[in-house]
Amino acid sequence: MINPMRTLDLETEFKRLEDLIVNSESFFLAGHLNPDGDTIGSMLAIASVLKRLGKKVRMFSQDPVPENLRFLPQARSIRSRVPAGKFDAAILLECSNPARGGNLEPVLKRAAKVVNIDHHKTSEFYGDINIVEPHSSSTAEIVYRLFYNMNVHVTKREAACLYTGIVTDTGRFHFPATSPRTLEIASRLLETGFKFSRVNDLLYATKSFEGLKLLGRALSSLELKSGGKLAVLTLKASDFKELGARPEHTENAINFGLMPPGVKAAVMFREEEDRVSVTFRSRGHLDMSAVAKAYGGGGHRNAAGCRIKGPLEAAREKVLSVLTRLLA
Ligand SMILES: [Mn+2]
Repeated sequence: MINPMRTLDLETEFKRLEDLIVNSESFFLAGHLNPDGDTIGSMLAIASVLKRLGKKVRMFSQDPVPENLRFLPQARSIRSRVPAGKFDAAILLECSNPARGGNLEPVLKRAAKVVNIDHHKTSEFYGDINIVEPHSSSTAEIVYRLFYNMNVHVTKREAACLYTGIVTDTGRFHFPATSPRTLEIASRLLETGFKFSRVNDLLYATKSFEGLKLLGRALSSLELKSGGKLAVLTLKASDFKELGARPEHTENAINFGLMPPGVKAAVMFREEEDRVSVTFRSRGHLDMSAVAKAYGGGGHRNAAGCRIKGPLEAAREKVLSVLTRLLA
């Protein structure tokens, strides 16, 4: 459903959000399933600013915060159980539709206003306020703009959170969505004096033993299809069980799929209890968000995801037939 708000310009929506923040007392913040650095970093930065403004804030993520992001200040305050009570505003980050955040309906019903902040072009504009900027490298970049508009001074801790959002969503300033403005914002964040080298170290040079072993499993499952244009990675429930690994240990494994020369798209299947989590990556114009959306997921052209019904083999067959047709 397309909300008429879509026609409102972004600055008006920013202003409406500022007014809402000023006039509200209690906030509920949520991000998408399988949360990433952008979702978590943006959530923590907003929560911190709201708290400094004297507001009550509850943070929610249905799936756990990935291990490599738990160093972020206040990451442990993010709960996986929907809070009780009413909220003046519910702010959803990076959710193309509310279902991307999990079972949010009960709490959204108890929220006076719903705010949708996103940079995914698949956004369904379901909020009372919609700040959707598909040209932004990350949601953290949009959040920085919000703070800037509000004349909010960003603390070192908040800067570390926003930087994490930007650096992870841009693949360390590598993906095409990285713009001069992205680098300018990163530069302003660095000016706060937070230890960005330490943050980079924790994000990119630290991995648990289980995570490394699981990466090994993912890499040894690598197959090439469609004449070398499609890379497929598959992780079975037994892989996790044998290694004592958890789903969040798979973060980034899919990116290795794009490495062999000639690969245009990569897909990773991860077997869950009764469902299969599917993540997609692509190069160039190949639109993965459309594929993910067809299965109730969402994302960007070059990075998307969804969860579909198992068993693994049936899910794999279904998705691979769509992808091989797309790549034919
Ligand atoms: Mn993002």
